[in-house]
Amino acid sequence: MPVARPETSETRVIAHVDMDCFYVQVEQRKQPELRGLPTAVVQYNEWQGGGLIAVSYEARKCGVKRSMRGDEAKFACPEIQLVQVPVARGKADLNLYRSAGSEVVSILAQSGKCERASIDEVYLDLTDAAERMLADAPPESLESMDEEVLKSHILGMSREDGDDCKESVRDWMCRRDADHGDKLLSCGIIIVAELRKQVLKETEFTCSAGIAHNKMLAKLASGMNKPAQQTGVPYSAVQELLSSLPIKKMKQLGGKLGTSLQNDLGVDTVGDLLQFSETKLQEHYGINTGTWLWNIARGISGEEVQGRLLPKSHGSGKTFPGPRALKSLSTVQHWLNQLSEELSERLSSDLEQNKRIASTLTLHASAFRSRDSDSHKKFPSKSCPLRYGAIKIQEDAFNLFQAALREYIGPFGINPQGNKKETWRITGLSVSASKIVDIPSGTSSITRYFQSQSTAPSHSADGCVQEHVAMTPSASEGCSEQRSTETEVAMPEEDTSVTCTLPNFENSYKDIDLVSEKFPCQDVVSCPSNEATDIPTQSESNKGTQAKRIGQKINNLKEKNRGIPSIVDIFKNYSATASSKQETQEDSTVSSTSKRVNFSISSHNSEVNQEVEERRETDWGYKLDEIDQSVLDELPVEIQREVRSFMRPNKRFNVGKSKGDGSASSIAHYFQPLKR
Ligand code: TTP
Repeated sequence: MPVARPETSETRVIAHVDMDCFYVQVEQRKQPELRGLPTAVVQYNEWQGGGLIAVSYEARKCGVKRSMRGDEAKFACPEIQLVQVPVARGKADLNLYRSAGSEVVSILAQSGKCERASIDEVYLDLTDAAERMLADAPPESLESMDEEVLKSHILGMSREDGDDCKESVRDWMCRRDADHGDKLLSCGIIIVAELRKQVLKETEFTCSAGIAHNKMLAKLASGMNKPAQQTGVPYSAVQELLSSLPIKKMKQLGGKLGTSLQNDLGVDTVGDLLQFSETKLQEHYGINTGTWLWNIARGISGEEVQGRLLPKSHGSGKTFPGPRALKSLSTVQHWLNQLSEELSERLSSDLEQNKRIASTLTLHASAFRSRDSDSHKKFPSKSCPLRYGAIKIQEDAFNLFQAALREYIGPFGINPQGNKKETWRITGLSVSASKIVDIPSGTSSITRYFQSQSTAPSHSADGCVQEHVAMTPSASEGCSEQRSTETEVAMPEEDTSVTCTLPNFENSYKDIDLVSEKFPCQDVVSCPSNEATDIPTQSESNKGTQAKRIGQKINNLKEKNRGIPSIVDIFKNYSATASSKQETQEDSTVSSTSKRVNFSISSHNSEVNQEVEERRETDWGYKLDEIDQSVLDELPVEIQREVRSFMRPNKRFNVGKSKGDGSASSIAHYFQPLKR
């Protein structure tokens, strides 16, 4: 069945740029004597020579694979050079690689809309640049073409070896009768070749690229010819490309959905999907997934390149393979402390450098239970509002872990002393911070505030919510990248997986930094979370039970006050208006939400506080009967006091009267610079 060209309004030119054996290149730049030698980067774990996480192409030629450990690699290639990843806090420290990735991004971002998809991958939307080139200097008008362009692979183009091949590429690109899509693609190929040369010149790193009319095809193409090569995908080659592409290789089809397609519909390649009507696919997998499958079978994908140069989330994780599996709460806590500290550092520098703030903390772990038949049960992921400061993150992460463990092992399985009764083992732990939004300018004070919080004693973590990992096909559509954004990755096999589950710690045996978008499909719902602290849960809250706990006084206040949101809610509000950041900074008639955030952070005087009061009345619509204890406990102590005073009408504070002198407790004061 022929594949129709998508009837989209606009033909786009998208590139996917992927660094070649990235960590190896970074290490080789640091130690130039390693260049050209078979080299691999090994994780911080000396067991059997450490697990390989990056392998140079010279080593690959000798049969070395990423799945090997150092000892095996030496056996396969005795001259291999093994370089250990930098280490901090007893785990891999990826900062070197992160900043190397940023160097590349800053070069590529000059060419058009740029999306940093992972530590070493970038999508570029080159449509405008290609259109400009086509108008000003189309390929056929060029006197000569760069070697790098002529070395390109163009799918569907018959090619011969050597110079003839370059001639074929030139001819293909200079066809006067080519359609608009192919002409734009040719311009994209020229632009990307130039960018890759620039990256090499400025960073000494080689990269490979795919150039196509959408992200999906560009990504597929970038891995086809590596290292240091590029591949173009004209519309006319799409059908052939997909007809032989194993279904599991397609992004988001590596997991359960792909398996179901294989087992239930007998689909082995993406092309096999063409035999099913859209209705049929919808019958099997629901409307959205059905349509999505129908589209990808035809190479259609509307996913846009997001203009995003910064990671969507931060994570820090570590695996504990084999005998290293953790078996007591105290060792789990020790490692959570290390991971939380690292996470906190990265959050602080993100805040400092990029003025961004995260609002959700998530704990993931992988575990097994040695003594029962249910040993494959997944360790639940848990999340809660994120509180800044290493100590708070440590506390919250540990509380999340305990809540998850209770659920994992059942109420009678836990032995807090971690003695021999224990049957659980933890093979991987990670903490991640997500829902990152920009905060407006003028935030140096808040930075200082958070820094000071990091050393302050903190209270227990509350309000943890269960991560229901959505495994339904339709949920999978929300997964943009399994492995992306600023992370070391644990799942080579799962790169294209649809699953939104825990990283495959056991398989990879690597120190990892969790992949931020590995969990985009999580449907966070509330659940009983922390029995130990006897905190009312959000679900109780929804049912109104928490109202009893907070007491009748709240109801009395409902009429009078609208309540105060937690910092998390403030930033959640802000996130909805993040796009109006510019407005917030430049225009005094900005939307009220963004304005009030900016305002609250930087204002000090009474006039300002008055406005806070006014806005509180009109904008900060927080329902008091929805406040539960856990939300209160999440606030800094002074704000807790303030909120609680709302519950005691006679002692109610008056924001309007606060002069912002540091003595009055108010939400505005909370955002003011810390008085030392
Ligand atoms: P990849 O882009 O998957 O691989 P690569 O750059 O090493 O090699 P290729 O040329 O085939 O693209 O991963 C980028 C870096 O991420 C890699 O250099 C090391 C790190 N990584 C891990 O730490 N663990 C993993 O499981 C994978 C897949 C990558």
